[in-house]
Amino acid sequence: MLERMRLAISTLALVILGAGAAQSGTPGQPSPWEINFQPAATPIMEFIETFHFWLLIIITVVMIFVTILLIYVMIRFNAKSNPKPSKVTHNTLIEVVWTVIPVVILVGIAIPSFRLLYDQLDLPAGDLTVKATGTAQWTWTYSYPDNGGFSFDSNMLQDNERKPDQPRLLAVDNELVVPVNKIVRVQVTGEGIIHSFSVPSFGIKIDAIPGRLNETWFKAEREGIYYGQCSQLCGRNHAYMPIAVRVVSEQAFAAWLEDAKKKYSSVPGVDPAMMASATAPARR
Ligand SMILES: [Cu+2]
Repeated sequence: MLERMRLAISTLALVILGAGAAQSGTPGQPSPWEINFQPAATPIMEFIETFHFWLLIIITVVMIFVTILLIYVMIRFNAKSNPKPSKVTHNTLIEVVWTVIPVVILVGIAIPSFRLLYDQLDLPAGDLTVKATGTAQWTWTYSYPDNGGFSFDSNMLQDNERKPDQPRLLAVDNELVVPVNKIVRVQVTGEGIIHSFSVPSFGIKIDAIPGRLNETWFKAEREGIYYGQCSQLCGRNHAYMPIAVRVVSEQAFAAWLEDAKKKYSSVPGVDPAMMASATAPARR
């Protein structure tokens, strides 16, 4: 029911605004001339899209109504066509109407808005926790506290390191790998500098603040690779610290975990005990 309503709202908005052409694009990354959101890969992002289109419908209708009203007033009630102005100062019916209708509109905005906020901020019990640390060297460090606590750095690929199908300024050497259709809790913190962990197709954006552990979540419903960027002006290499999340099947994730545990366990400077303590629930 809710799904059908959302689909109807989105379709209506697309028809009204003629934005249908912008819907196509490569999932998980921006595409040229895109004026819409990147295609949603999580239920939260679908909700954000629907809410966005709902607002677009409301503001379009309000704007058209006010414009017509203004034009009508300018033509019908200017000094030339209406030389003897009315002395009426009160009209109870109109006053009630112009109070009640805006209230109804605001309630129609508030209900889905609070619902969305609640869904975003009320973290469900996760199937998996990953931790993303934005470092002072403008890289992301990812760790898997409930899978042995290994961690690794993720660096942007330079132009000479990229394969032809990898996007510029977005592709990285070590991607954050997560299983499909699982609830992933993301713990986010900073080291020395404030960054922001953001993946548009997942509908998540949360600050990475030194000394503070922020938490968000996503449930990617389609396999693939999804890109994001640091979204807090953090300094010199702000534009060069992309986020790449690879969503894979459960089997592929298990296989990757086995490899990763061996590959990254010997990373110097990482204390597994310290990583394990990161699984403690965050205070918000
Ligand atoms: Cu940053």
